[in-house]
Amino acid sequence: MKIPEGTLDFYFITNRRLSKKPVIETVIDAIKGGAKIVQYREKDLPLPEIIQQAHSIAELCRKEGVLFIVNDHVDVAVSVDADGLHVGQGDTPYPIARDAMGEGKIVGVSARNPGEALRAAKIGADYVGLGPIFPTETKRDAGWAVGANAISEVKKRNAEIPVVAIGGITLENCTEAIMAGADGVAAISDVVGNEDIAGRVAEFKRRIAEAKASR
Ligand code: TZP
Ligand code: MG
Repeated sequence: MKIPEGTLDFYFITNRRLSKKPVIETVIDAIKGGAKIVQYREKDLPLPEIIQQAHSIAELCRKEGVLFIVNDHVDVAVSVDADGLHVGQGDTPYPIARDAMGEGKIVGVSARNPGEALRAAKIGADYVGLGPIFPTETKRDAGWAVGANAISEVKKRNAEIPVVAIGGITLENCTEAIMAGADGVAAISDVVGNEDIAGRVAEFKRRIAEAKASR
């Protein structure tokens, strides 16, 4: 599915471990701050809990007109009728994910480098999450960063595929990612643990809009 213009500007991703309040409340705050896309990404939780939380957040997002994406779990995405699914390189392979979700849904793919991003674009991914762009503690298996140049590399070779910069993104460096050509950014630790999630998201959106207007 083609993602409406501007939706990816700030891409909110849940993380109960880094949050000071229940995940559903972090989503409510992010939507108040202007997030138009929310990804439910909770590792190491029993499946019944994942299904229950995903169901509640899906309902909330539907009511608010915000796109809802489930990370990793294609079965959960289908059963809560999410707007989309996000898969990593080691998750359900893209063709199987697409088959299960259907053409009318969003399927996003994680890419660790321009090569993976371009391959995902070629086989039909609706967007790629590229990173870690900057060093981050949030993803356990990522002790390295690919740098903002990777974004321009992808955009130079494929201007169409929406690129979401992820990994170590902060208010301070989001402009660099946008100026490198990113369609949007996703930040976890800089947002979910903040006392004022709505204010933080709104400030991300303001800086992203400013950077886009100047490039
Ligand atoms: N994929 C690549 S880096 C990352 C994911 C899920 C973690 C991003 O978290 P943070 O806290 O914004 O660096
Ligand atoms: Mg995954």
